[in-house]
Amino acid sequence: MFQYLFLYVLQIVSAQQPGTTNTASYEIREHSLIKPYPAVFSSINSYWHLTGNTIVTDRWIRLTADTQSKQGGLWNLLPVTYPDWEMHVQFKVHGTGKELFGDGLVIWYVRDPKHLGPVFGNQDFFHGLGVILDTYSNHNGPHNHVHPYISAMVNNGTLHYDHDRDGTHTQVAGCESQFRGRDTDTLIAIRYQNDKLTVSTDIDGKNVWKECFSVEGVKLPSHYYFGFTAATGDLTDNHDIISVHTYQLESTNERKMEDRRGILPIALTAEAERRMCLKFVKEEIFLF
Ligand SMILES: *[C@@H]1O[C@H](CO)[C@@H](O)[C@H](O)[C@H]1NC(C)=O
Ligand SMILES: [Ca+2]
Repeated sequence: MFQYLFLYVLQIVSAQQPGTTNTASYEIREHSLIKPYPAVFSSINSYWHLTGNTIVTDRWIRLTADTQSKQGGLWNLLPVTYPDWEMHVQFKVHGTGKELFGDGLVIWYVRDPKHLGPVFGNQDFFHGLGVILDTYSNHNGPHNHVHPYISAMVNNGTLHYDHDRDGTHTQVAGCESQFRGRDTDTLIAIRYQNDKLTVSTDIDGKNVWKECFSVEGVKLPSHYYFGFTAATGDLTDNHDIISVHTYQLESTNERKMEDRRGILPIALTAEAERRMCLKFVKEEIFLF
């Protein structure tokens, strides 16, 4: 029990960090998750919450098994009070499907945790950030990227995630990434600092981060919650979370002093892309 009394004891770590910034970072234990998990989930003070079909064993937290029509979530219940952070997630997406598998998993930073819903096991019209690891392409028309695909979506509660278009018209940025069915450990890093969002992967077992994308002008409030969800439909996969390490990053004095609770999530750079996609859709209709 005593470990939970030291929630706010910060531990200095030498984190493996993407990018070149050499800022100080502190691991936040209550936003991190390592084996053995049962100890975490059996405590009455537990700050982790499971939704849907999630199963915990001594080796992984399985958001969905490799069976149809499942959804599951793993949610942290302590709000993120610091403005700048970086999260490293070791995960594993695998199953018996050779050509057809799905649907994918999402790492969330949102206002409302613990909900089930149609966006890979979370509710639609969410407030906050979703980093979506989409393994199946629902798109029947001409496609500009292959799957699996990683993308970010920032939502102020008004945007709908459209599976039929794999979320392409609401995405801030994205990259292709062959993270599924690997023998090596697969990791993703999400860094949010000074309104810049950077997503990197380490999936080749070489202990090196490779940048997926980096975008400026992403505004996210403080006091949102971290979470992980996944879903299967007709297509299936195991979606496992192995470990989570979250680091508080150094913040400017201005950001430290600012009341960031009221900020409405927005990605300033997403607007141009959206217009481009609208144009693309119009052309498609025209050609049709
Ligand atoms: C919410 O986001 C949408 C889409 O980006 C935007 O059109 C709208 O103005 C935003 N709403 C507010 C209140 O900022
Ligand atoms: Ca999809």
